Order: sequence, then C-alpha cells, then structure tokens
Amino acid sequence: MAAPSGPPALRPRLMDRYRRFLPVTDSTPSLTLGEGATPLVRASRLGATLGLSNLYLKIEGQNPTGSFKDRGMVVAVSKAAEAGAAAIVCASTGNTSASAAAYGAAAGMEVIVVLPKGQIAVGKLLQALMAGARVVAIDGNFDEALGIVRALAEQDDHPVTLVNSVNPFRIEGQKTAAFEVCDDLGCAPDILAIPVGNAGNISAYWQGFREYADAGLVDRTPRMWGFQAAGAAPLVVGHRVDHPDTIATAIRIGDPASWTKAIDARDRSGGRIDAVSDDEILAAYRALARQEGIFCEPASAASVAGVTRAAAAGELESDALIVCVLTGHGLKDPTTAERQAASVIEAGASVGAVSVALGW
Ligand code: AN7
Repeated sequence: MAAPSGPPALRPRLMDRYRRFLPVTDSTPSLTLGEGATPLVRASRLGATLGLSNLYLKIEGQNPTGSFKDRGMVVAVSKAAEAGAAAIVCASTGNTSASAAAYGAAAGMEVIVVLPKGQIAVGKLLQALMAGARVVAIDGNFDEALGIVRALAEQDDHPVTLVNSVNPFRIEGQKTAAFEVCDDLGCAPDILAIPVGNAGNISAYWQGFREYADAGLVDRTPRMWGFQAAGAAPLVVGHRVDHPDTIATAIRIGDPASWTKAIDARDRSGGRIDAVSDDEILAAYRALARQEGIFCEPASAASVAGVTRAAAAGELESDALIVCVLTGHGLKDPTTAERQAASVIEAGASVGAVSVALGW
C-alpha cells in the first residue's frame, strides 16, 4: 500500500480545510505539523459554578507545539518558503519562538529568536532550543526584542523573514480558530473571551468572524472580550506600559503591535478590553484544572478570569453562549504549576502505609 501523501483523511490540513479564506496558491508548499482542529469543550462544572449554562473552552494548547501560534506560523513559514526564504526571525515571550523553531525546522530553515532574558517559561525555551533555533536572550523586555528583530529583518546583508504577528500571514492563519468555533457551534458565540498581549490574536479572531459573516456562513459576529494582565494592560490604561509585569509571562507586553486593530475589534463588536489581576488569573488557572481537567498556561486563564469576574458582577445572561480561548498548554510553564499545585503525599511501600497516608 502506498504511504499517504499527507496526514490521514480524518485530520484535514488546516491550510486545505480553509483554503478559500487563506492566501494559499498552487506554489505554496504544503507544510504541516497537524495544527488546528482543536477541541471546543463544554465547561459544565465551571459553568455551573459561575451560573453559566453555555460556557465553552477552545483548547488551543492541543496544537503541535502547544499553542495557537501554530495556526499562524504554518501559513507564515509556508509563505516564507514559497518566497525562497532560508531564515526566519522573531521576538517572543515564548510561544511564538517555540512555534517558529518547530515550523522552521520542518521547513529546513535557519531560525533566530530574540527573547527577554529570564522571562520565558522553561518549556517554551526548551522547545526552541531542541528544534535547533539560535536563541538570543536580551537584557530587556519583549517590546525591545520586537524592535530589534524588526530592524534585523530590514537589513540587507542577512536576509531573514520576520514571523511575528506583524507578518500578515500570521493573522491569516490564526483567524482559522474563529472559523472552527463557528463550525463547531453551528453559529457564532455571543461572546468570545481571549487573553491579549501583542494583540494579534484578538485581531485575527475578529477578522475570522467577520469573514465568516460576510460569506454568509454565520448570521452575526460575537462581542470580543479581551483580557490583559493588570501589570501589562496598555490597551486598558490607554498608553504604553514601559515596565510590564505579570506572572503570565506570555502576555507580559507593554506596547502591543496590533494596538489599533484590537481597539477596532473591541469597538466594532460592542466588546470590551479589561485587566485581570495575577490573583484572578491564577484562580482561573487552578479552577480550569480542578473543575474541568484542563491544564492551560497562566496567560490563557486570563480569558476565564475575565468571564468569572463578569459573571460575579451579574453582567452575563445565564444562557449566554460564551467561548473562552485557552491559548497555550499548562505543561509549558512547570515553574508556575509547581508553585500552585498541592504537595505529593509520601508513604512507605505498603497498602497499610498508603492507606494511612490517605487518611483511610
Ligand atoms: C499563551 O509568544 O506574544 O495578543 O511572543 O503565548 O496575539 O500576543 C505570545 C502571546 C496569549 C497573547 N496567550 O496573544 C509570543 C507572544 C498565550 C500567548 C498570548 C500569547 P497576542
């Protein structure tokens, strides 16, 4: 039997499934690591706690490198390959670099990532290094790293393609998550809640919902609810934050590149962009794991933290159709998990000792 030329039929390639909405041509290489088609899970127990009967979670941590970045990266790297690029570069709070490293490796490209030193979750850093990316850690934050890679990509002596979300192909790929939400629900949700850092993803979802509505595939668009961490909430305070700080390192960003697009998504959708505290983020992070069995990274829990607060304030109809995007996998950041988790119970190697340890 001949080997299949792509992934098995049950898992269509993201770029094939939504090809009519993507900048894909016959000369675009068909790169894939199996991205997209992530689960939309009904959060019954957490929903009951919050008084919400239609709360859903979009589990983007189930992408190949464990975050939503893969949707955009597969398109950006494919288009870079189509254009003949031999090298890609990005700045990152971690997930973009993990994704760029993986897709760059799969495409046979050189990958360079520039990161804020000491501010990257250990799993993400190891993903980039294992995939063979050259990792440069700067004495500065993400916003400074982005400024540096933008300048590097403009130099002529070392041709390199920038794959941060200022690369429009990233947004094109990421909008497919909105398509999947609509396809799975059979309609658009009332509210789409999402963490916001550099603001590419909220812009991508909004674009996706609008394109689906324009194509007549859904009859409305959701209200876009973005949530930033309180210590890194430039879109909420209305000005750049020079020293962003939060436990949710993925969204530790003070000067979002897609600022205008995010504000546009908020305003045109009748939505909101609010700040949630690190304590609220961590409470949602624990609740997701304990009540739903879903282990996301801290930044991802900002979406649920925001909906939790709105529910507590009585701002939500109990039957509102709400989708919270969980952008990245919990295993990426074992350090935060270790600090939030219960302790192991130690016991001797006998039934009696284990029973005693369990308090039986
Ligand atoms: C888990 O990896 O910016 O608002 O450099 O990793 O589109 O930036 C990551 C962002 C949310 C925010 N959740 O998305 C990077 C980076 C997780 C993330 C965001 C990020 P954007």
